[in-house]
Amino acid sequence: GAKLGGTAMTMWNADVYGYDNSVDPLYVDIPFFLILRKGITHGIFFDNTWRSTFDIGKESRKYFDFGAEGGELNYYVIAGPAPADVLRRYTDLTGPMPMPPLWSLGFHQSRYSYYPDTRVRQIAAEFRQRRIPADSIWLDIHYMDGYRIFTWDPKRFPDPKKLLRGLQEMNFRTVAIVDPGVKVDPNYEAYRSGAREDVFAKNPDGKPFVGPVWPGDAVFPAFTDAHARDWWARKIAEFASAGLAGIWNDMNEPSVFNVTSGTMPDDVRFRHDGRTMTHAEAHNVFGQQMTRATQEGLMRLRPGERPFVLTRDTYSGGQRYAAVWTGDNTADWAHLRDGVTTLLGMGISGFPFAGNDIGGFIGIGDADLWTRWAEAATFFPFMRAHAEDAAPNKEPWAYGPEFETYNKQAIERRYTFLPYIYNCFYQTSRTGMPMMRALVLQYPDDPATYGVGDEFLFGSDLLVAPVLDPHSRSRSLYLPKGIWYDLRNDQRIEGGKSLKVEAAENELPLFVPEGAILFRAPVMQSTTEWAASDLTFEVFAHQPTRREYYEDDGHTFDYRQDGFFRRTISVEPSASGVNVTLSKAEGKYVPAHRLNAVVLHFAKRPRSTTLNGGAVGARYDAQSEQLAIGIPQSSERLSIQVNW
Ligand code: MIG
Repeated sequence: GAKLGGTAMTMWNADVYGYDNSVDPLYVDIPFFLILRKGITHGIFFDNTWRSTFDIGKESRKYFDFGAEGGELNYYVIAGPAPADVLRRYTDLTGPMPMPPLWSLGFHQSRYSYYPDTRVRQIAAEFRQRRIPADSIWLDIHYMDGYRIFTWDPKRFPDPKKLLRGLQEMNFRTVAIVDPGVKVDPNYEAYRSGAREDVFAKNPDGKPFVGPVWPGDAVFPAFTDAHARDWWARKIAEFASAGLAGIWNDMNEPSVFNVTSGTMPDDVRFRHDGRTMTHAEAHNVFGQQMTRATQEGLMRLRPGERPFVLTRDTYSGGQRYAAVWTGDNTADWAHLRDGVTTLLGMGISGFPFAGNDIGGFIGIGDADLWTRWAEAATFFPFMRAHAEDAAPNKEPWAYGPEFETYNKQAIERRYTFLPYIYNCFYQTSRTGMPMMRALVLQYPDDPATYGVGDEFLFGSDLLVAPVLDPHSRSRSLYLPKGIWYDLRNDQRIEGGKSLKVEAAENELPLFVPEGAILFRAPVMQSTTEWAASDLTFEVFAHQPTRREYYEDDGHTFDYRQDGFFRRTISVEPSASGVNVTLSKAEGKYVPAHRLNAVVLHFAKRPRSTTLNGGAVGARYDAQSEQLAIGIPQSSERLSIQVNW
């Protein structure tokens, strides 16, 4: 992924356990970057899958260079003038992130590994008993029979279907890991059928390349080949039919043990649309093509359902197939801070759906670190806790009752913002402008935003400034030019300056710009409850403003026809009151929310409040200066008039 500022880097997907910010290359390679000069942005996308190198402002600030070890010199110069324009055009070229299933935006709990089945059930049950919201639980490599992909350990997981059904009944989706290496074992179906169908990458002598990974000697599907992808998709569909909601692709750099290169030799052969390519050419798209085949498998199994795939490795365009997490990070404060910057880089690189392991994968960490990480991750696009096999328990309750409360609050916050988060995903799926965005993407005319990597925007209406230092109860941050409000107390702050804010252990500093409208829900235990919960539009406006509200069923493709609900909310404040108009909704989807409310911040005590000229329930709170107006469940045009 891209880094902010002057840097030199190599594109060669690599499995780097225990990396830090000096390590290059890393897992993911996206040969695309933005150049911002004199307020004008353009982009360069070097569409070449070979090992390539980039020097951007490191050797000299006067020029940059890039090149590759093979292939063609195909590069695109993508016009701006704003960063959003470049990202939109790059996304038009490489494909948008599709709308993910709503459940994948909830909180995910993983570890290496939860087993046997009784432990998996117990972890899920603890979430429900403690009333800590969560949507999924993840199965890492120990569920397999001797690390044979597409199998289950008969002792640890004697009845996977029953387990997965039981979890589903508790509103838990289950995601299982599937690595690319297929164990060489003549008694193993996946090996036999793959060999029979000739899907594996080969040595120059024509025999399948064999390299050790978790199961011992393994062979690797040539995912660049349509036939190999078809075989893989069939295997995935069959495997996931046990009741898996999503698939997690790991080790797909591809990672190979016991060799210094950490991967296959350059001369291994891959078929690719009727020609043969070497590993040197296929390497950087191996993982991306694996996610393509994995997604295809889930689509075949459940054609009407949005698939969910997580991957460690990918290439430009891979945003169409999977979300990414940033591999084996470490449970320390540097990784929390650098992790935020890396995720901002993913957004700048046109790969919006990303996250990292909350709490840090490697090592022990402590309560403070896990809590601050969960708070920051409230607004990471992908929110998953994970830990390595040697690590102590790192569930939200693992650090004692005090921190359990804080962690619960952080996860609850995620769920209360879900309607807004979902809308941001929807906007990104149409524009390529990432949900989690570096300040510079939104405020390119404000040079003070350049290089800010430890705070970020989520959508255009929320600025997130997580605490990233140990035992800290405050932090400094920069607010871009304009008027802002501190979400905790509605205090007005003039932007274009740095400030210091207090933040107790359970607080996440959040700011909204003038004109913001947030969409929120009450706390829920999983996304299953969202459709029937309450929906609130929170308006922060002294000036006229408008926003679009979008919703759909959260799991099918009906929204691509008319299965959506979309309306504009327009707000016109004046000296004597406020007019709010919700336009007649487009689309045929009908949300099932129990209660809807418009909450006006900065309101005076109203003399009258009407809805379409008639009576309406409204509640004014003088202390917070908020006016909550109940609105009916309706697709019709609604017009609210408040006079004070
Ligand atoms: O060699 O599947 O990054 O998330 O838990 C380690 C075991 C393999 C690396 C992944 C990590 C996962 C682990 N995997």
